[in-house]
Amino acid sequence: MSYVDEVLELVKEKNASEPLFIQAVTEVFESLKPVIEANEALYRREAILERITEPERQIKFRVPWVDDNGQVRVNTGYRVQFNSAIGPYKGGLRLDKSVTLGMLKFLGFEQVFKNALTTLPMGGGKGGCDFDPKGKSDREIMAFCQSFMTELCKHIGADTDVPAGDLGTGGREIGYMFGQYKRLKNVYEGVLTGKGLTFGGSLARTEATGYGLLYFTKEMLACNGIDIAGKTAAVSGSGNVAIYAIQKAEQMGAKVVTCSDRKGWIYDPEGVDYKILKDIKEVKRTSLAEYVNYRPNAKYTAKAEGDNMDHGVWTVKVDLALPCGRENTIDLEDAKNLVANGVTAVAEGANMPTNLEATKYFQENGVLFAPGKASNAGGVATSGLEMSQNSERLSWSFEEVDAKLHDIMVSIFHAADDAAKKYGMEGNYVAGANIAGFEKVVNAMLAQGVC
Ligand code: NDP
Ligand code: 2IT
Repeated sequence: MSYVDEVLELVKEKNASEPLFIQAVTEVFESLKPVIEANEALYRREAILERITEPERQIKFRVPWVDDNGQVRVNTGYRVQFNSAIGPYKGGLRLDKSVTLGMLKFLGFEQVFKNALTTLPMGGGKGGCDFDPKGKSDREIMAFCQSFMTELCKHIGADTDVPAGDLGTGGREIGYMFGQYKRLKNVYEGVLTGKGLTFGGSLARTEATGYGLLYFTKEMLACNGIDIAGKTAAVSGSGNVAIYAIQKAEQMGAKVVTCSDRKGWIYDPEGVDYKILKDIKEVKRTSLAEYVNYRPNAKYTAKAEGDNMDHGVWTVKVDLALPCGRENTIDLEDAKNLVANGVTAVAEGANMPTNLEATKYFQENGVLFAPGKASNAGGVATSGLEMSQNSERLSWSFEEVDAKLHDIMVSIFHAADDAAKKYGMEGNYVAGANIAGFEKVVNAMLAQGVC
């Protein structure tokens, strides 16, 4: 058995109860085969694949807090410090009732390669909690965040591990967590990114993942002789990534006709109005069903209770698909629908929103496919720029940060494109991104010896 297959079997055996982690490792390992084969003896002796799939540290802790009725509630918090070969651990905190260690291992593993692609010195990590922020008062959110940080603060620091937002964690939560960190440690440092602008946050961080997704997509299309202007697009999700992806798509002359939340999705033939969406989801924190009250020509379709997929969104005829909700929301049937409707490109705003079968189907049917670890790297890249600003105790203008973000996304596309070409897989940006990220991390690991 080849070294890659051997370690993949080991990972499956060792992490049998963590299907998301296995899925992420499988995707990466499949595309690394040519690189590993070229260095098989060295990588085997150095146990590179065993080391890269084993988090350096995993922290699991109790998070007790008091709700508005005086009832004590208990959640489980985690931080997975996956790999620090190229810099301090860096990655978001997910707050969602579905959070498990396996989910955070998948996200942390992806983050290692994503962060390497940004060209900035950041290792990979991820954390979160099975806390459900839905329907909680501001006071309950604060109580939870303070309790979560009371334990987390023992394990993080501006030069050790720098968490940020992710699904369910936005500016409000980061603010409460930052306040508690400062209070407990008596240090004012850039320990979190995505902070408010008055306390060390960076301009353009809020917009960065969505904007970056479009900068990447535009470059990928342009390098394949396609102009993004005039194209129609389907977006899924309606949170931080989706909102600013829709805004930037509009600025580039593309029209986004769908978006979704957990309960349903909308089709707006005139193009989704991101300002209305922002008001509904970011300010009022309510349901997407509200959208049709402002745009009577739009149509809202409710999902069945407990449906975790975005099937409806992917039945709409579009040129571009931009999944920005969460993992595994495009399956093979969705991929077939999109291809039958003539989709040109799929670019992932979320982490692993396309399952393995669907990804393969897109690639086999000539669809340009951008994997999240490359196309959604704009968020963490701008977090890296926030860290730089915090270190030099300066704030850069929106234009300066946005220009750097743009250049980073273009360079990520070319790193993935070049790596794919180097190994004879031209146009396979999944393989290209995995190889480019892997080579950087592994070179650093080898240079640092057995650790
Ligand atoms: P948010 O919490 O801001 O938004 C998530 C959105 O996805 C919400 O609209 C939510 O619906 C929706 N959603 C959640 N589950 C489903 C589902 N099963 N079907 C359809 N929609 C769903 O998170 P973000 O926008 O920050 O994150 C979205 C994705 O992007 C995640 O995969 C995250 O890991 C990834 N990402 C985020 C980055 C960031 O900087 N924030 C950076 C890079 C990647 P509802 O409104 O009903 O809750
Ligand atoms: O998945 C991601 O890249 C993020 N949630 C952003 C992480 C960060 O540190 O900004």
